[in-house]
Parts: sequence; structure tokens; C-alpha cells
Amino acid sequence: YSTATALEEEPIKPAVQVEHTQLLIGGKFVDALSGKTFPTLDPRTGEVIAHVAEGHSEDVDRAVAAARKAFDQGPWPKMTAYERQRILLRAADLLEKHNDELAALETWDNGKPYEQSAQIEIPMLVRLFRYYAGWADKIHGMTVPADGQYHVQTLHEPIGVAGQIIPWNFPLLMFAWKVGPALACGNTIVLKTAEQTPLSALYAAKLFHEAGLPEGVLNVVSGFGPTAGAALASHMDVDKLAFTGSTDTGKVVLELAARSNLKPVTLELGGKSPFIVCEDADVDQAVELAHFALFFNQGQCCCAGSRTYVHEHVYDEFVEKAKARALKRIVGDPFKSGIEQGPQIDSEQFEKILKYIRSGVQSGATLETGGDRLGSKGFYVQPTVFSNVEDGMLIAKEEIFGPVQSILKFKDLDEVIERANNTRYGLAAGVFTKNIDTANTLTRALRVGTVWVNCFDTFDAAIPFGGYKMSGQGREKGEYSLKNYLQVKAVRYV
Ligand code: TXE
Repeated sequence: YSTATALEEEPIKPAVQVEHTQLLIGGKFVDALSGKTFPTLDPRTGEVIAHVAEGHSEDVDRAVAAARKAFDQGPWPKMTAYERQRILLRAADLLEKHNDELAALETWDNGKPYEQSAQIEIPMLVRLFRYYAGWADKIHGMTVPADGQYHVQTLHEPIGVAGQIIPWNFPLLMFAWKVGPALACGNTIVLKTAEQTPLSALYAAKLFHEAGLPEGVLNVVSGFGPTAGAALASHMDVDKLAFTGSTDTGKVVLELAARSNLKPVTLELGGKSPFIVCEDADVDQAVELAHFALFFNQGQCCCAGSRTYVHEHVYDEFVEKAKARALKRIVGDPFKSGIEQGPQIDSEQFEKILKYIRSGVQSGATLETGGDRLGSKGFYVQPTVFSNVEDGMLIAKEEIFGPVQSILKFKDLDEVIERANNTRYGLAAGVFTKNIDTANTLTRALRVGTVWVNCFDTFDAAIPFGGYKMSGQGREKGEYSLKNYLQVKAVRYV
């Protein structure tokens, strides 16, 4: 890994100041009522970037009260759709203007390559808000035929106060997937960021206020899951909950929602996505795409192609080339140009990944390359490749969420379909083939929310994303996401 030694150098200083560390409630930055703070850490070193206000249930109460007031009495749900659209478009312009600061904060707090933040993720964030702004004035109900002398119409109304809990792997994109449709539909929001990455959402939310978003419409509470997160999920005055994170925590929030006020819940959870390389594949291209499908974002993607199934006729060549590609991966300080992989998010994830690597070795998989930490500080992990992986091994069953590729061998399509589907997850799949019949067979047979054919991890604001089975409930992005944030009222006139 070409820059491993450079990891011992001083980390590059990010070109941004941390301006906002308080909670954003009712349009104002405020301390937590307890006065408590928690440190957010630089994954390159484990050192403190800033101390951030730590929201607890009483702060969630305050934020929900502000959102409730903004919904019941404020201008937001009542203003014309055109006005709402204008505010969202202005916010998108401001996000675009502050591209570099947002990207620097994102990389500093999360560890992802700065070029990825600045050239892909922030532009995508801007695009998402422009997309949702476009929907604001295109939300309308139907006229419905009914027996008798009735005129029947449906009204699509905002659902109210949305509680949103997001993870740390794509802090700003998850912010956009949640906040975009909720605002376009006229809701108000209390958003809880992940405790690992509180900084960028505070900065972005401030820009929404500069763009003219009325106070109380978008509240941001930093804090931990079992305290702030659970308070939001179980709040009696939150009308809808949207969550992205682990399947285990998804079950917890669904239960909290059910036990409190039965708020509807959308969940985007974990995955163990198959990436299937068919017999006819161009091996070099397949290796490159499978590498990207797994290693992108330090392997910290819910939809990572983490079970690489390769046809037996091309298996040996594929493994050799996948190993060579992993060895060439450029790992280093994410602020450096040309870096492909930065550190993992925190010590917990770092340890979890190393534990899975040990488990892979113990269960008899062949460690082709990698397998250890990289450097002596921060949370860097060597790009790791296992071959001879069997379906029953933990590394083939559980979400590792790190730069660890598991390569499995298959003989024919029926077999790989059965094995690919034999998991509690169903988020995504990759299919690599030149044969349209093979592609058709696989795309129909795979029980997942997204199938990428000869591509992977391509995202678009208009394309729905979500999971089958225990990878989630509901869809985000695209037109499908709007119904998460709308109530349907039937009105009958005679
Ligand atoms: O997830 P959590 P963690 C997977 C991945 C990772 C594992 C654990 O495998 O290794 O989950 O990561 C909040 N009530 N994914 O611990 O706990 C928490 O504060 C309410 C997949 O980070 O699910 C954070 O804001 N909220 C994934 C959010 O839930 C609670 C992305 C996610 O944290 C809570 C991240 C509670 N009791 C991890 N406990 C994906 N689908 O993309 C925690 N939270």
C-alpha cells in the first residue's frame, strides 16, 4: 500500500474551522440543558477535533416542541409550494457555494478521501436538494370515481414532525436523503446525527436558515443513540421516524416507535450484498468493479459488494488479480491528493474489522493479502482479500463494514442465485456479465432492493433505494420517498 509509511507523518491540517458545536433548536445554536459535551475525533489520529453539545431526552423534548410549534403555528406548512421550493433552491445554492468547507468538515470528522467529499458527495448533496426542491410544487392528490353522486378527492398533506436518525458513513448524504423529502412535503424535522460525525450537518443546517428556512423547521441534535436517539424514536409528539443504521438498532427503534405512539417508521439497514462475476466476464473489468464495490468509502457502505461470487472458470485468475489490485490500493491521509482509502471511522469499527479478519483466518479462508492495521496511529486497515470463502463462515454472513473482500466460487446460475439469496439481508446486488439472458435471470431472481448490472454504487437522486428482508422497510430517494412524509386525506362531497 504505497503510502503506508507516510501515515507516520503529521496529518494535514484541514482548511476549515469548526464553527458550530452546539445543538440547533428553534433556529438558534444552544448548549445542551445539562451543559454536557462529548468529543468528536479525527479518525486519522484518534485526537479530539472539537467538543460538541451532547443532547439528551430533555433537549430532544425542546427540539420536538420547536418543530411542533413550527408545524402547527409557523409559516412553513402553509406557505405556497413555490415559496418552499425557492427556499430549498437557495439552500442548495449555499451548499454549493460552501462545497469546500463542507467537504473538509466531512473528511475531517469521517476520514473519507477529501476528493471524494469535494468532487462527488457535496455535489450530490446539492443535486439532491435541487431534486427535492423540484418536487415541492408537484405534490398533489387525485380525483377518485365513487358510486353515487359523489365527488371524491384525496389531499396529500405533510405528516407533521419527522424524527430522523442518521449514521456516520455518509453524514451529509444521509442528511439529504432524510431532510430533502421531508422539507419538500412541508414537514418539520428533528434530526439526530451520529455521535461519530456531528459537524457537517450543523454547518449545512445553518445554511438552510441563511436561505430563509423558518425557525424550528429543521432542528439538529447531536448525541448518542440510547439517549438522544431513543428519546426521539419513543417521543409521543413525533409523527414519523426515519432511521438509517444497523439492523439491530433498527429493531430497537421500530419497537420504541410501536410502544410509544405507533409512528410510521422507515428503515434503511445493513446488508451483505452479493457481487456476481459470471463465466463470460472480462476479468480485468470485473476485478476493478468488484474492488470498487467493496472498498469504496473504506468498505463502510450498507450496500458494499461484500460477497464476491466468481464463476469457477475464471476464479483463479480473478483471485490473483483481485489481490494485485488490493495491493495497489493507495491508503493514506485522506486530505492528500490521489488517496483511495483513509482510516475507518473509530476504534470500535476498527476493532470489529480486525476481529472479523481473525475469524476469517480461523475458519479456514485463505488470506491473500492484508489482514492487519496500517501504520501505528489512527484507524487505518490494510486492504484485505480472502479467497476460498465458504457461505457458512462469519465473514460471508455478517456485515464487516470494512476493507475486507471475501471471494467465493460458484458453478452455475441456479446455485449462485440460491446462495446469494440465502441471507437475512436484501439491500443490493451486483451482476457482471455480457449476456443479456443471464442478466435478466439474475435481476429477477435476486431478492434485493437494487441490482447493478455491470456497474456498482451509482446513485441518482431520482432512483429509489432500500432493502428487502432485514435490510429495511420503505424506499428513500426518488418519487417513492415522498410518500414517507405525506398523509393521505380522502374527502367526499355530495
Ligand atoms: O450503528 P447504529 P453503529 C452497521 C455496520 C456497523 C454497525 C454498527 O455494520 O458496523 O452497523 O454501527 C443511533 N435508539 N451500520 O453502532 O447503532 C446512533 O446514535 C435510537 C450500517 O454506528 O445503528 C446513530 O445515529 N438511535 C449502516 C445511528 O443510530 C440509536 C450505517 C446508527 O447507529 C440507538 C452505520 C437507539 N437505541 C452502521 N442506538 C447503514 N445501513 O448504512 C444507536 N442509535
